[in-house]
Amino acid sequence: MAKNTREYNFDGLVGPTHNYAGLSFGNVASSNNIQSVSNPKQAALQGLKKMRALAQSGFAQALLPPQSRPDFALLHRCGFRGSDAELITCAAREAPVLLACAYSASPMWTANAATVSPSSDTGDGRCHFTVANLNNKLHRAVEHLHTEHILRTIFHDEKHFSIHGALPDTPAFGDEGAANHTRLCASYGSAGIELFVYGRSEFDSTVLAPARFPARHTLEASQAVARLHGLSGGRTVFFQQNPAIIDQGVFHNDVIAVGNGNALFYHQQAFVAEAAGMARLSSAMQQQGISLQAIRVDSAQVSVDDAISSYMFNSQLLSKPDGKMALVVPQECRENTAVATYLAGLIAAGDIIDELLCFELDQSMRNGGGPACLRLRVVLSGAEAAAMHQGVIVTESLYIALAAWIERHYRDRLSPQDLADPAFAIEVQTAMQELSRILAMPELIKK
Ligand code: SUG
Repeated sequence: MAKNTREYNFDGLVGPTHNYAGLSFGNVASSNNIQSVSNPKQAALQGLKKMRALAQSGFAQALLPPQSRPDFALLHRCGFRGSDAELITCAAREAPVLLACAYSASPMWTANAATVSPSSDTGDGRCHFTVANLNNKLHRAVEHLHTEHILRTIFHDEKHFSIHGALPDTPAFGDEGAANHTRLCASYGSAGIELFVYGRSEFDSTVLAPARFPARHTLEASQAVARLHGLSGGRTVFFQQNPAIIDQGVFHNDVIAVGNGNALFYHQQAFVAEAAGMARLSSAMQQQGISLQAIRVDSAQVSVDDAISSYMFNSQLLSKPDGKMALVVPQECRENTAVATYLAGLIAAGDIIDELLCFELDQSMRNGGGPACLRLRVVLSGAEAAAMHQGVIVTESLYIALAAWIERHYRDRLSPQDLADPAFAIEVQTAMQELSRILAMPELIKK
């Protein structure tokens, strides 16, 4: 068993271009807030405060930086030519949606950056990452090359880490990363069971798919990731997401379920063939000596609609030193009576989860991103943690530097029309240059 193993949460630092462009069909919050005015400064500070609070409580906390925006390469690939200012002006006039895609701050939702298997699960004893292609949405499909670059920079030591580039960029391999993956284990340093959740299958026509909204993630993608990571068959379990709830707005599994340690907290309607699936999961876990603690919420307690609007399952379930877990939820969970009542009962019983940590994240929430979306979990042994780039670990001094940087560079009001102003691009690039110095990552600036 690897020594001093801990789960690091790599939160996405919200970039200065955070805006509401309504780019994610099937994500109800994104569609509902289309064209509204965002507050990037508040968004970034809200996310940073969550990171700081969790670091102060003793959880291992790091961050992934925002990506350079606008993505001029996307505009080039779509046929725009000229200087940076000309690219922006032409795109704003002829194809404002493409400009919004080029400006999206969506890399902030790092649960979609990659799928991660810790070294205790993989064939070669290294920690494996497969970068997600996010090919269902244009604004997200442009993320993966830069994400790969950032992961290779942070996890550069090939003795410990193996980074796989994105799967083939075609609908058969729709991959949304860790948002559809959960690892269950007895302790972080021991071998676990990896649960992959997919929305549809490309090659098996008997697998039902949603009718209204897209299923972004395929079975074939999950299987490919398991192969790339060298996960043994006995240690992987595949569940299908219930297509009916995708059609209600559950665009990623982490909107309806979250796992940690040996616990799986989920809604009764989350999966197809729930009982059979849970039996498979439980038996796979038992073979590793892990007993599943299922916390099943039924529809009479909390409806799927309430779960979606409050994001109660888009929570972080964090192990505490005393063996109990804390649940990190967005403020919206306090405002929904059914959810607040359920959570109060859960905490009062205190069997597995005995603490609720609540954060104001409404800027991200309005684009469909709660606490779980904002973080990528990476389980690291002591040696692996020491081998990664240290500049991204959230310490009090990094918090202070970043808060001051946000105050200096971020706007507190950004409308879709503001993206048309070439001066904004220069403002953003200046901020990114300074960030690369703060994080000691010169590679952040995309040439
Ligand atoms: O992919 N929203 C993101 C939210 C991602 C949430 N992540 C997890 N559930 N893990 C998405 O739909 C909205 C952007 C806009 O509309 O401007 C957006 O991309």
